[in-house]
Amino acid sequence: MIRAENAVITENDKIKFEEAGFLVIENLLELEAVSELRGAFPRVFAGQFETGVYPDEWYWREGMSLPDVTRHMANAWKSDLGIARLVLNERIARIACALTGWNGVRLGQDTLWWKTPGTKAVALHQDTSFMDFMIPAQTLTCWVALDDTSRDAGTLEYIPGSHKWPLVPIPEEFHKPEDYRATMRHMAETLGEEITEIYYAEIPAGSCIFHAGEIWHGSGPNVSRKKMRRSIGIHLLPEEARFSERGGGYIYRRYQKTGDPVPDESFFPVLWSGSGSRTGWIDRYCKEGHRL
Ligand SMILES: O=C(O)CCC(=O)C(=O)O
Repeated sequence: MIRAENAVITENDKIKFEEAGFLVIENLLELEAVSELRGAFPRVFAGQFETGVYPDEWYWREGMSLPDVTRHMANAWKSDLGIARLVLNERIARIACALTGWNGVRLGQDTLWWKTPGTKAVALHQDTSFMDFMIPAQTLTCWVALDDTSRDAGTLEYIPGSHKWPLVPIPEEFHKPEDYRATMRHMAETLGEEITEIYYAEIPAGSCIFHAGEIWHGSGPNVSRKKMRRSIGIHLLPEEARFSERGGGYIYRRYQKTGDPVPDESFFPVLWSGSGSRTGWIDRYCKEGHRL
């Protein structure tokens, strides 16, 4: 699935990541994997879940939802084994550790994004705002492009260096904002930061971008006539992340065991740990689809 020769992180890569808040790795996935993952999109959005388990979040339904809104789903790894093989991948977790210096990595959640021609923007945001009920409140995302991306088709865009800004709550209008950069601009003004550059990710299908959980990013509308824009975000936590006593987490907090701050590996599996361990059921689940 992953091209091992492209999964190597150099000292220079770490410096680029620390300065800009993201790192592009072109052609990390084999093309066969890209095509398998693309094939999963129509199935899962039509509600065909091969494991029989629903994803945790499912925002777009055929015949019910507005056609011009980005199709979005979270934790489809629980529903589809092709998606699980990507999201639970050990090499991606090792890259995350190399970039962040974390001792080990847990899965926070996955997100599927499907922008058909004519769909609206996704508001610029900071990913850690979705997991700020954890302590430490830190995340790293591996964003996987499943199509060749371009600005007209609403590729992901970043404000380089904005990972050094403080964390703020999720923008109120997320899927269909009037002005998808408004919250970010407001934040920049408040901080006295000047936006000198927007980076538009124009990369081949199968490429990935690792981005810091604090960086401002989102995607413009897909104004192309024919181009699909599908992607998967793998949102990772440090292995030692715990449920905090702060509020929040109205969806994922339900996986907290009473009186226990440790995230259960059934829901937040350890994908790679410096101590050499990895959640035991992952490899079998990716082949057979159950976690007994
Ligand atoms: O793919 C997109 O349009 C949005 C992706 C995103 O915000 C993420 O994965 O963190």
